[in-house]
Amino acid sequence: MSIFNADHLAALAQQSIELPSWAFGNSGTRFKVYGTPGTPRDPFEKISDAAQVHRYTALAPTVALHIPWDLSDFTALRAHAEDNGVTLGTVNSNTFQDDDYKFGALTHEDAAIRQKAIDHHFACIDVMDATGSRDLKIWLADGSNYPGQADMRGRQDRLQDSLQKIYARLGDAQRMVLEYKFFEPSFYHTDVPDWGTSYAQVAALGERAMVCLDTGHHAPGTNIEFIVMQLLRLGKLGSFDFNSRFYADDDLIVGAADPFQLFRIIFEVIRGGGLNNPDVAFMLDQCHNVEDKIPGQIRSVLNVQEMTARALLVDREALTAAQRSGDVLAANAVFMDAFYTDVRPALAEWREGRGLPADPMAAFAASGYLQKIADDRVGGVQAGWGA
Ligand code: PSV
Ligand code: MN
Repeated sequence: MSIFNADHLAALAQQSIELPSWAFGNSGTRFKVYGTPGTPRDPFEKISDAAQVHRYTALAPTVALHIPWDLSDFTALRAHAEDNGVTLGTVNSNTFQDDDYKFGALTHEDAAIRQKAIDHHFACIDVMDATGSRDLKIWLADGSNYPGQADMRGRQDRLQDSLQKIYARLGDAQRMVLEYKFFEPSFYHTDVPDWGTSYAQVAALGERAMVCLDTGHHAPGTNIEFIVMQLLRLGKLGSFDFNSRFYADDDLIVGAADPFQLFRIIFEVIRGGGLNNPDVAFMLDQCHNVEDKIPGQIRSVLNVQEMTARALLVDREALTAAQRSGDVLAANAVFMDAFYTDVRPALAEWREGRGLPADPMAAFAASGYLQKIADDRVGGVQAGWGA
C-alpha cells in the first residue's frame, strides 16, 4: 500500500514549478564564469533545455523570461515553447545593468531616469501581452551604500509613485509581484528590504499586486515559514523564488542547503491554502555555476516535489489535537515523523504509473541530450548573465 492517499496524489499531480530561463545560461561569481559545452546561445535554446525538465518530470510546464536578456521575436518564441510542450511565464524586469541606474531606478531622484525605468516596465508588459504571461516580477537593485547617502523616505515615496504608474498599465488578467531583498548590490539599505516593505508598497496599489518571496533573500536565522504564513493570511503571497543558501544570496539548488527549512515552508503553504493555488506561483530562481544546468533544474523540481510529498504526510488532525492539548512533544513528533519519511520509493512508483521515468535524473542522463547539444551548438556566443 502506498504511503500516499488519493488527496495526496491529486495534489502531487497538480503541482507545477516555473523555471527561470537564466538558469540555463552560464553564470558564476564576480570571480569567474565557467562556460559549458552546449550552453544555449539564445532564448530559443534556453526554452528547448527547459522543456527537457518538464519532459522528464511533468513538473515544470512554464518558463520565466528576463528582459532584455531574452529579447526576441516573442510570437516565434511562444510558438517554439508550445511546440516543446511548455509555455512562457513570468516576465522579469531588469533595472540593474544600465549606468543610468547607478543611484536607483524606480526610486531615482531624477524624474527622467525614473521615467526610463517605468518605460522599461511598460515594455515588459508589452512582452507579457505577446507571450500571454500573467505576472510581471520586479526586483530592484535600488538602495544605498553609506548612511546619509540617500533620503530613504523620499525614495519610498517615489517608489510608490513609480509602481502606481506601472500597475495602472497592467491588463485586467495581469499581476505584479514585488520581490524584496535585504542587501546586495546595495550594502547599507535597499529600498525593498523585507516582506513588510513589499507588502506596504503592493497593498497601496491594489488586488493584483502581490509580494514575491525569494527564499535566499533573508538574514541568516530568519523564520521564513512565519513570513509565508503571514503573507498567506493577508492574501498577499503572490509567488516564490525558490533557491537555497548557506551564507548570502547563494542561488543554490532549492532544498540543498536546508531541506528541513523547505519542508517547514511547504507545510505552511499547505496549511495556508497556497499549494496548487494559482494565486501563489512556485518559481525557481537559481544559477548552476559548476554543475550541469538541466540536471540541476531536474534535481531542483524533484526536491520541491519530495518536500511537498513529505509535508502532505503531516497528520494534520493529530497535530491539531496535540497543539490544542498543549502536548509540545507530541506535536513536534507528528511534524518530524512526516519530515523523516523517505518518500522517494513511493514517488518513483507513482511516476512510473503515470508514464514518467521512475528516476528522472537517470533517464535524462541516459538520453544523450547533453552530448547532443554539446555537438550541435558550435559557434555563437553562449548566453550568460547579461544575455
Ligand atoms: C538578484 O538577487 C536576483 O537573483 C533576484 O532574486 C531576482 O529575482 C533575480 O535576480 C532575477 O532578476
Ligand atoms: Mn529572485
